Amino acid sequence: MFNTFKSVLFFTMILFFMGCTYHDKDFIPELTENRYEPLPENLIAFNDDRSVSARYVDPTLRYDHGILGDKIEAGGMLVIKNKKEYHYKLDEAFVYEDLRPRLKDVDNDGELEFITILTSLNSGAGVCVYKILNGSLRPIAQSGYIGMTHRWLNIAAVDDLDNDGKVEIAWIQTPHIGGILKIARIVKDSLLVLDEKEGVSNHQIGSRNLCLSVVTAHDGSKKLYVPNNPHHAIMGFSFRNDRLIAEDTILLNIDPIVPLFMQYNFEHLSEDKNCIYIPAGRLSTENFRGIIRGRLNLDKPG
Ligand SMILES: [Ca+2]
Ligand SMILES: [Ca+2]
Repeated sequence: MFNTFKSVLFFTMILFFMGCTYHDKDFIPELTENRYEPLPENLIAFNDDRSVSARYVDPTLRYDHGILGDKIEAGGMLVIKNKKEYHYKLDEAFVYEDLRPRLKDVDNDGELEFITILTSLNSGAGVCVYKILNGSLRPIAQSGYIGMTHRWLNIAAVDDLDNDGKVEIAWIQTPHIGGILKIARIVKDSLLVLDEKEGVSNHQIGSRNLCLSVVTAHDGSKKLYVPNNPHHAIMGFSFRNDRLIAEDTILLNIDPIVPLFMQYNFEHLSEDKNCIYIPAGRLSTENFRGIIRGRLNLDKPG
């Protein structure tokens, strides 16, 4: 009798913990009626007044790469603006190889755009910018793809780095096998690469820390800092006259699973709401929501 009771208790506890594990849909606002499946990480980007949010949904196993710790990637993106849903579902030949969309007004129209890492299953990763146009979420500018499957890039900054009033997007292509820092601006429907520098890396294979970059702003000039390829130093770049200029080298062993802003006391650090990471070893949504909420004010409870 006692054994039966123990068995029932045991299976009840298993069901309870399974329920805890799989109740991520609770983080989707009620207005979506839980019709969207989030990624396991369930990271959500909000604007300041929380009238706009963006997250990846439609988890899929169709891309066998696993560069971000598992082989579950996103097949869609969900934006909620003023309580209205905008869902973008990718074609089967693509995934978002990313953890959370980035929010930024990149075209100076007063509305936020959504900056993503969009991967072609055949041609590797690229950067794609979306916005809400005529009542639907659609891509407006794209970098093109690396050109080979299982090649990835990580976004390093979405910022007006030369203070000319136009936002640049910087990323590091193939950060694991010899990273190349690229900086681009939206021209018509593409992201036109203006300059690039070799010898940098802002990711380690399997890590959910996408935040190995920092922007500082001081006396009207900005610098973008990223680790060098072997992660033994931090390189500082300015961007002037459409050129990346190596300015600083800070010798420091970098821990690739810790956000860069936590590893060095940068002066004049810009607030970066697009710093995306999950503390190592913590995949509990409560843990990372709490930490991100506390440090970066990204994800206040609803
Ligand atoms: Ca805009
Ligand atoms: Ca600019």
